[in-house]
Amino acid sequence: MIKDLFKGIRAGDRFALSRAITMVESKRPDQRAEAQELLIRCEEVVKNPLVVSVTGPPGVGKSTFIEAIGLALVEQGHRVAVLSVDPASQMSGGSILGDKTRMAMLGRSAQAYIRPSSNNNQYGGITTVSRETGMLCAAAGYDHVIFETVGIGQSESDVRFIADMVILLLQPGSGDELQGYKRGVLEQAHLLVVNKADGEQQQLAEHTRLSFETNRMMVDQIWQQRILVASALSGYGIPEVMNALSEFGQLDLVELRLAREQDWFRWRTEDLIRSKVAEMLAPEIKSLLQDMEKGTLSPTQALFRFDELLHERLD
Ligand SMILES: Nc1nc2c(ncn2[C@@H]2O[C@H](COP(=O)(O)OP(=O)(O)OP(=O)(O)O)[C@@H](O)[C@H]2O)c(=O)[nH]1
Ligand SMILES: [Mg+2]
Repeated sequence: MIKDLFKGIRAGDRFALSRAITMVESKRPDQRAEAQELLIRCEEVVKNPLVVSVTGPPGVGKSTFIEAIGLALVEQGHRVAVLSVDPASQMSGGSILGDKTRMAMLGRSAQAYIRPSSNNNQYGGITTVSRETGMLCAAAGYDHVIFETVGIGQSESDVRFIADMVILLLQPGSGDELQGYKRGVLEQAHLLVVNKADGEQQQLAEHTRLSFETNRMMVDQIWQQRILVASALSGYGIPEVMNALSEFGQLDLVELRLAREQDWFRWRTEDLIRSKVAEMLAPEIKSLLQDMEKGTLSPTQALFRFDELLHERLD
């Protein structure tokens, strides 16, 4: 069964790919073994796709921008997978109309695959299986995998575990507000793009670009941050974005990818350890909480007691 699914993915069968992603995203324990087998098979065959994360505040134009660069990549002969998150759809409980219509043209291309997020993506960002879903797409022959993530909360820092290249979209006029907040993702962005540089906002966008130009930073040892202006809607500035993408794609990413995958591994193992231990000691935690409620243990005593219990269990 997994063998057939794998064959389907390799043959470019979209339904097989979609089914595989659903399986990997599933939390059902009975699917875990199959999902693992599939992922290991895929990992053996994938060549490194270029994994790009397009992030930014809600409404900045991420979906529109991804459609623009996705279409340009397809025109260059690439195959593009988009794993997108539509916060609106999360709130309405799964309507995917928003992104489907926003990436309508790309969605019609035979060389592109668009997959909206699943419900377990609470943060509008990277999930614990994003790397895996990207790998399935790569196994299906997509050489560019683009994640759309809202640059809020947890996802800000998690993008670094899975993306080769981070593109942060900015609103025209957002220079000041960004000085403080969002440093995390600002420091990780290989490319900053002030979007919506069209009509009345064009000058403001240029101005915002200049305000960032003065404090660009090295993101990786091999890449100096760049800042561009563009209009995802009109296409202005998109050729420059494409140049940056292809330059980045030509870098030797071997070392960076290894370091990133090690970070990813640490992140995932810590997560697994945390949930396993919490599950293992759930009854003890519950009883300690009750003791606090009854007043028989102070918070400090309860924590010390828990620490003792934890060590007893692990020894
Ligand atoms: N003027 C102008 N409007 C744009 C541009 N890019 C996107 N928009 C508009 O901005 C709105 C939001 O665009 P989206 O592409 O959905 O933005 P998003 O960042 O994906 O939004 P969320 O996924 O909801 O966070 C839409 O009405 C777009 O038409 C642009 O370059 N110029
Ligand atoms: Mg969007």
